[in-house]
Amino acid sequence: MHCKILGIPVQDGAGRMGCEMGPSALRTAGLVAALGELGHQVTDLGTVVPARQDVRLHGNPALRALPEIVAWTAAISEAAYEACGDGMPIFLGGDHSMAAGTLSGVARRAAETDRPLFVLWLDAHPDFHTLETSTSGNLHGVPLAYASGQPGFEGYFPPLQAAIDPTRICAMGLRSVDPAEREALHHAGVTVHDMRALDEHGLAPLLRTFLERVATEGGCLHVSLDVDFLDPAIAPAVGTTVPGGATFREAHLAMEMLHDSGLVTSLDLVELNPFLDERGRTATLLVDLTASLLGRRIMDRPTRSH
Ligand code: DIR
Ligand code: MN
Ligand code: MN
Ligand code: MN
Repeated sequence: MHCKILGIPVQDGAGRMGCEMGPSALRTAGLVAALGELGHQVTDLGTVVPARQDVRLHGNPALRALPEIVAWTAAISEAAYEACGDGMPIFLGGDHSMAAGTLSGVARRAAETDRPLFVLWLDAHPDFHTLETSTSGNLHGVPLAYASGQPGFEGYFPPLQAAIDPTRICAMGLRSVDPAEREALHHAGVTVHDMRALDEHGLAPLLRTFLERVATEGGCLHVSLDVDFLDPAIAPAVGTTVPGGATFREAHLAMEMLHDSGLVTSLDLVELNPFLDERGRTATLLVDLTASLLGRRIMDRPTRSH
């Protein structure tokens, strides 16, 4: 596999600063070497730079950094479109607002092929607010709504060249959903497996069912992994920790199943805030999870005891 990594140091979409250091921390934690050791060719495409855009004021006074995020989204979408189509782009965030760009760029590329695009959203939050419904004003709360063509982004965010069909989105690990998001998710037909569902049924059968559907429909799959999908006890370096997240093995199992499926065509690693980390442990965990997604197996691994 040809892995293409792209740094996206956006932090204005999150409630606190620090995600701009995410790409550096992931590189420092050894992402390139980990993928190289698995036999993959790795190209570092460098860093996205936001393009200035004029944006009019929005009626929701809570919104923060709208012009900045619109500028990022335009640049990220273009870069994501260019990076995908062959090989496996890995987008290093950056807060989750960057997925407005990665999803829209990946969707535009997928629309040129005959493969429908599916999205696996691994997150404590659905990030399914519109510009109207966001109460925090933090734009990392909107990317999935934008990229799946929910109303109210027109005239502010870049026009979508291809919207993702919300019924092809599966969100897993949710445990912090605002009322407006709950309504909108249901109305749009997004598949939601919240933490209760993972507890009750186990992650594997739920994920297997989704992957079988992607395979049956001949689809390709974008995976968006928010650090707060993971339990804060193992992944503390995120601005919006929510207790009761995925365990170490649940997360690795998801990545191992994704690898075995052979369906994943692009990946976001988002919301890592190295300023909140304990000696890089969250960055290291993200690198290890990415390695599992790219084929690292327990039985092949050199023994480690700590
Ligand atoms: C929260 C989303 N519902 C908000 N928080 C996120 O601010 O609207 N945290 N996305 O990661
Ligand atoms: Mn998120
Ligand atoms: Mn989240
Ligand atoms: Mn909210």
